Amino acid sequence: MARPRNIMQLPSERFDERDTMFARMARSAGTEPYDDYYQLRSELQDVDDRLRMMPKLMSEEGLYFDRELSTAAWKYFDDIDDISVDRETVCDWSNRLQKASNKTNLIKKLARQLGAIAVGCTGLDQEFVYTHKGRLDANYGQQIELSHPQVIVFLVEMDFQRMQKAPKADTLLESARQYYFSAVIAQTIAAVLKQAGYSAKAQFDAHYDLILPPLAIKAGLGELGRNNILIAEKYGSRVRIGAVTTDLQLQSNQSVAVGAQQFCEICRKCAQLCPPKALSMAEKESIRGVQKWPTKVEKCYTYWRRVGTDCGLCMSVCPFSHKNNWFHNIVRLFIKYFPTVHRPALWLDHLIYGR
Ligand code: B12
Ligand code: SF4
Ligand code: SF4
Repeated sequence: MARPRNIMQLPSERFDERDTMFARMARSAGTEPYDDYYQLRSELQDVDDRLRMMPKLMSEEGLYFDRELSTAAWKYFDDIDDISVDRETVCDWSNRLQKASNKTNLIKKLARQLGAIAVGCTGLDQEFVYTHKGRLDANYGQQIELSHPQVIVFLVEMDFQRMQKAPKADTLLESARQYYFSAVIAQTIAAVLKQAGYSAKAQFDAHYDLILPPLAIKAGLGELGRNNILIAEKYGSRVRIGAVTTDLQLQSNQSVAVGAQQFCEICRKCAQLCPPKALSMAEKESIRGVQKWPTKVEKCYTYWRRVGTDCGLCMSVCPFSHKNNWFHNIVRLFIKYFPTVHRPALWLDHLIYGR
């Protein structure tokens, strides 16, 4: 049976990392980046100042504060900047890479060995590279020039049981853990490539040059959902994405369909259950030239600050995010190949897992 394809649209313009919610929240009054940003985006100053006054994520004032889980999550986030890769692994794999006739396969094997559940490669379109750095004051406003022609994109699984607890602190700990592990994988792959003589850059939390979901989609790892994030085969949205850009020529994967774009038309479960109603119940819109469902990012993030966690309900309630087992994989296959089963499958989902 032919594998259904997923047609990728390219955005009409690049995005500025300074406009992402995390970058906006990284600005503090009295600093040069703060003054510069709100001169550029004066319409956002009031809403951002109000948000900054709310309790911080993982703080005691948050509705779902849990001292033990929040402390553990903080530790993972703190450690991301101090990762040291295993030198033996780097030496061993860089030697193998130099000798390998199929370098794409070898890199994919390495990513899987390090814990990735799926890996894809694709050409790096500049449309998915941010225009300017925004997350850290240190390099705020720096223009991003990333000439690497290729990107390796991989997924790590977010634990099913922990995600079932969303929007409580267990989700936050799971996010932190998987941000950390995806950073270890990305940095190890980048170190292997560099040791073998290639140029490479690891893309990990707070150090991104790229928008990851569209590149994951282009690299054949899934489709975009109404929840505005990647829906991957066998894991749905219950994944975190990591990437490495490089000048090593790799064989590109083709984008694939999992049936999500069509299934989301009738489902809307994420939008219905999103506590602050940040997701769209309506039709797709054109956003920078791409037809997709939008997210009201301020609403989402305000909810995070209220509860003190990173919520994650739109990942956990998605029917595609159920466990990776034979029963769900059969249903996933039917959804992918036979749109006529979408309504009965959704009905079954409501029946088994509730509305
Ligand atoms: C800023 C940010 C946020 C912001 C803004 C979210 C947003 N919609 O952009 C806030 C704080 C609200 C947020 C929330 C969440 N986030 Co967040 N976030 C990011 C971050 C750091 C940057 C994204 C960005 O630049 N957005 C600004 C513009 C580009 O947004 P946009 O125009 O709405 O585009 C979105 C999509 O439409 C798609 N996209 C953009 N252009 C194009 C073009 C095409 C052709 C296609 C198909 C798609 C596409 O990518 C964007 C993000 O999904 C990324 C990491 C990264 N570097 O990608 C993680 C990331 C997107 N977040 C992630 C997750 C999981 C979440 C949450 C579920 C929280 C949680 N518990 O983990 C929620 C979900 C919110 C939602 N439903 O959208 C994951 C997604 C994993 C996946 N399965 O795809 C990422 C990739 C982090 C990671 N390393 O895994 N996040
Ligand atoms: S993370 Fe929570 S608040 Fe944000 S869009 Fe998803 S369900 Fe809504
Ligand atoms: S919950 Fe339903 S509408 Fe939302 S992303 Fe998943 S399948 Fe699509």
